[in-house]
Amino acid sequence: MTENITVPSQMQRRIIPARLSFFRFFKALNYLGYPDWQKQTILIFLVWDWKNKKKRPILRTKSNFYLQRATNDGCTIRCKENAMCRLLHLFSTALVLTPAPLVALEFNMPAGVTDTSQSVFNLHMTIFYICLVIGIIVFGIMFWSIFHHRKSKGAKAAQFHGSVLVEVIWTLIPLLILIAMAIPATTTLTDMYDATESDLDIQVTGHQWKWHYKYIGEDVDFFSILATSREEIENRKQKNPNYLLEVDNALVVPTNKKIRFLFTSNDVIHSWWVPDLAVKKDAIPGFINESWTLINEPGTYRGQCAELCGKHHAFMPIEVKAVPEVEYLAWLDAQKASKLAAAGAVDKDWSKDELMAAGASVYEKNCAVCHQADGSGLPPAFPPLNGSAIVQGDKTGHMQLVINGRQEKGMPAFGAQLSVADIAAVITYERNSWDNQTGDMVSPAEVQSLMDSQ
Ligand code: HEC
Ligand SMILES: [Cu+2]
Repeated sequence: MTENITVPSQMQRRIIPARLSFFRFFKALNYLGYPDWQKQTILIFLVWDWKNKKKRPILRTKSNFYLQRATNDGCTIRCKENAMCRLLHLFSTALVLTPAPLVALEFNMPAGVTDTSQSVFNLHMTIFYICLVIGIIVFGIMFWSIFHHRKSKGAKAAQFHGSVLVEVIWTLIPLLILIAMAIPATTTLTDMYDATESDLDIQVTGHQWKWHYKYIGEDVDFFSILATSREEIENRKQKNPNYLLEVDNALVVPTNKKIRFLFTSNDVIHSWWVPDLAVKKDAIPGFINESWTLINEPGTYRGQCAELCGKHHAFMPIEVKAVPEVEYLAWLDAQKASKLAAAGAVDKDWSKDELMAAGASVYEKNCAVCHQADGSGLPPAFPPLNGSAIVQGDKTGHMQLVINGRQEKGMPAFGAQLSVADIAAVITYERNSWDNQTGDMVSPAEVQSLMDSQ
């Protein structure tokens, strides 16, 4: 903003020459981001108003002026005999006072990028317009009747109680409307539920608070964890446009392939929701729900968990990356290769510094949500790791706790979630961070042999 624009509240008490004020006023509207239609409506009104009032200054003040005009002291004095004028004043007041960002919002649901999402959108619009027409007709007749048959005109109510014809009509019409609505709705729904003949099956498992994706038959699986930094969450840094909608490992899928999703959960009920795909399904422990999608356009589509699932419900977003099939296959190969590399990491000779560095990032991503970045925990639910007897105690007990967790208390079993090297790294990190200075380290080989012996 290079211009020095005075915002309406400061202008309220000032009296500015008409033309300058007019110009500035539009600058302000522009600056505040009013959409064109709103600016144009205000402009039409102003010109109209000006022509009517001839020598009156158009805009002595800003919103306050309109407010005054709409209320008695302003409007009734100037527009005493003109109801139309009063109405326009009222309308433009409402426009000026409506915060621009609110008007500019997209209120409708997205049309999405799949045939299903598009037919859901069309269905939504069809039903919406049917409701709109019904609303206009019903309220139109109602208000017209109220106005034209009012008591002051000496209207006498007509009596048609018990008329068979009227009763048949007002039963039949809604019935026909319902049938007309049910036909497209049923077609869309049966289509949405038909997950057969898929090209690719992905198992989606909800965890507190992350998603796990498993490509069935491909030996590829991974966790997808929130990637937004803590600085942004804690307002120490500017929030980026994908704030709380970004993950470390996106779900990569091919375009133009029918993908079947199998939803389940590891702990509580979650819900996998990506508006652009029109997929929203509950992930329930002990049950498997299914749904499917076929994405037409490559792109990144974002969503969120849509079932209140505990403290970090808002922090388990979904990111789906749809890419052409060749790219998808290349990605799949890379995933398999990195899995092999992770297996090789067990035999590698790790130094303590390497483990500490790797452990810090594993901790930040997997443990800090509950035990906090500084290890202070959130007692009583999540115990501190800083100064914990288990962390400072013997290695085997510590490893066992992290590998097996305490599911009933809310400590996940990381043996099934992290690679052996990651577990060793995070344990080493815990044992040598904050006030915990055991000085020892836990190697991937130690973790592996403990897991093998269990
Ligand atoms: C979802 C929340 C959650 C996450 C994430 C989590 N923990 Fe825990 N953790 C707990 C809870 C709850 C307990 C207490 C269990 C109990 O009462 O026995 C606990 C206990 C522990 C303890 C024992 C502390 C003590 O003194 O009793 C250790 C060690 C530990 N967690 C390590 C980790 C590590 C390492 C990670 C990351 C890889 C991690 N936790 C991630 C919830 C969590
Ligand atoms: Cu959830």
